[in-house]
Amino acid sequence: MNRQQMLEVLETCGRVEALLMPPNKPYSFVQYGTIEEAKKAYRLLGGKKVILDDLSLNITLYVNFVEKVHLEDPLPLTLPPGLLVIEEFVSFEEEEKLLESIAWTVDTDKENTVVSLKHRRVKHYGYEFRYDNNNVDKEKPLPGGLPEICNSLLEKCLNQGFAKYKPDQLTINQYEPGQGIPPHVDTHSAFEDEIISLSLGAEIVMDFKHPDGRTVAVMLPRRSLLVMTGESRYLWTHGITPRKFDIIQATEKQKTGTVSCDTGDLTLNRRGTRTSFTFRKVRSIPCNCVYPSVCDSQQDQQKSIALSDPDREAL
Ligand code: AKG
Repeated sequence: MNRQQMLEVLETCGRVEALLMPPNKPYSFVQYGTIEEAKKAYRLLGGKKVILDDLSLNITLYVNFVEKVHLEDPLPLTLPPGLLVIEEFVSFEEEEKLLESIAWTVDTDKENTVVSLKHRRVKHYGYEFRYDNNNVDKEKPLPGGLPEICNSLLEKCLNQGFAKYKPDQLTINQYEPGQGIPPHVDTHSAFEDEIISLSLGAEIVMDFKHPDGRTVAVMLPRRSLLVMTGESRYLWTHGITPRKFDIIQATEKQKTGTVSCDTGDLTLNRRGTRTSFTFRKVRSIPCNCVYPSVCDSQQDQQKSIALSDPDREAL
């Protein structure tokens, strides 16, 4: 149930003072204005079946009293370093044109490839991204380059400093509700630092994870541009959990950027079809980032040094 649906049911028994909905838990906490109202809810709502049309789910409520609810104050969450979300980067008209321009049929002339992955529909321009080795074949650019319709948008990225180099690879992903993309770091040896991704058609929550376990859920509004550079591009994984609803801030003004764990302000948001345009610049020289533990370029160099050093023990 989302926050609004839950409130509607709870308010039939009295004035709700607080409603805490911890994310990913099958329970919530409600505080009524008076003990009488709480008792009424206990009496009337326990065992009640709630039918939600839009979810086509039958839900049974179980009600209990608790002495106290101890919830830590939410930690102020900040975006992973190097990550930016720029709202309203394209207009509604530009969004429509970009979405209309995608020909999802498989091209017979092999100008670009359409792949139907288990979790989403994908199309590549400039270079094909190979999911078997998570890399591009640098010797085999696809004919046709990037679609012309992207030119003005890429100029804007360059002029506003969101891209240092003009991207030469584009991956279009289309996610239906329930679909996602596994957490990953874009292969260092394949692409330059900046990776920019435009969200079209619907908003979505993208999860970022640091190797030390920290996770940050980032709300990407429709028509926004996500810019990943530095630590957020090289070290943090990014991914989209396959699910039909995202947990988001109920407060409208907090819709962009991180989703905090303030349980008093979370709700469920039904996903729509989201299409992303992810632009990257294919790398011509090995990556020399400051994150060697996750850098395939630097690990390959280490391996070749080890192999060419006759004094070194066999690997
Ligand atoms: C990828 O194609 O590797 C992505 O990470 C896509 C991200 C997105 O959908 O914004």
